[in-house]
Amino acid sequence: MSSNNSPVRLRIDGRKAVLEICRPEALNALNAEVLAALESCANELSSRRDIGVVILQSAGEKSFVAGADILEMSLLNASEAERFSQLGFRAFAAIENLPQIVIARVQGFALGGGLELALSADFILASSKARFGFPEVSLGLIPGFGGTQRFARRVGVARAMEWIASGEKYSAEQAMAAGFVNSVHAPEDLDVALGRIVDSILAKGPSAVHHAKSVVRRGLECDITTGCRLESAVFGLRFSTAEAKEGMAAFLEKRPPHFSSPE
Ligand code: CO8
Repeated sequence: MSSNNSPVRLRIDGRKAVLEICRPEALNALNAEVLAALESCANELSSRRDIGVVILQSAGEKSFVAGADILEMSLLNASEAERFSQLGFRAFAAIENLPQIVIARVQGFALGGGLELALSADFILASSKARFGFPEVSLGLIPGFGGTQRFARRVGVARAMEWIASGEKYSAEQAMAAGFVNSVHAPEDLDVALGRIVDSILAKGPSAVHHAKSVVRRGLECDITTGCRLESAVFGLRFSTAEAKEGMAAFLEKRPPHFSSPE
């Protein structure tokens, strides 16, 4: 568990974990300390099979994450900047590869590295006040935490080019239309919507959810035939689990399933 003075806090509440960036005075900008703490928390979560969902969020109303820390970056030379980028890449990959479903709760600005961080979650729920964009070109930079790759894969090349090359900010509705925000909610309704989806995921077969995530993620890294073979293999494996036996028996007996702890 993270310490009280860490800029990233990890709270566990039953089968839910909340990973929260706490630097509201700098709009939660990502400096090296935040990135290292994110990586360490993600590594801690990676072995927690008892946890089903991780919420990625940040402190304050105004900003999810306003990008990499520009003051800290302004002091870097080329090789230090490459190392900084790799630190971000490792932290975001650790989040992306978590066995749990990771949901980004975006309530305000998600810019540059902040948008890249949100894209490392499995999906994004946004407040209607959220603003998204890649302002790096305004600073004479390019996205450096995987954004050129993850964003183009998520929304397609044409839209990614427009967003990355213009450096403009876009509304939550535009982000949903672009296909990388799942739903947009009035600020006061965001947590209710989040709670609803978290409860829905946690009510399902825990190891089925882990397996489903793993197959979706791993399948994206290979061709479709290999991905479908992987799906078949894991589908078969499910039939040796008590969870699948219970889920199917419950359906046939017209009763709710009773899933036990993850297998
Ligand atoms: N870095 C450091 N500090 C920041 C950042 C940031 N990205 N964003 C905001 N802050 C600070 C401000 O400096 C200010 O601090 P202070 O109160 O001490 O002056 C405080 O947060 C509040 O910000 P503003 O006063 O600017 O608030 P506004 O409401 O006027 O504006 C904005 C909000 C529009 C979000 C504005 O702050 C802004 O444009 N921020 C920068 C956004 C940006 O350009 N982000 C992209 C950064 S580059 C990046 O993310 C690259 C990632 C890949 C890096 C790879 C490694 C090499």
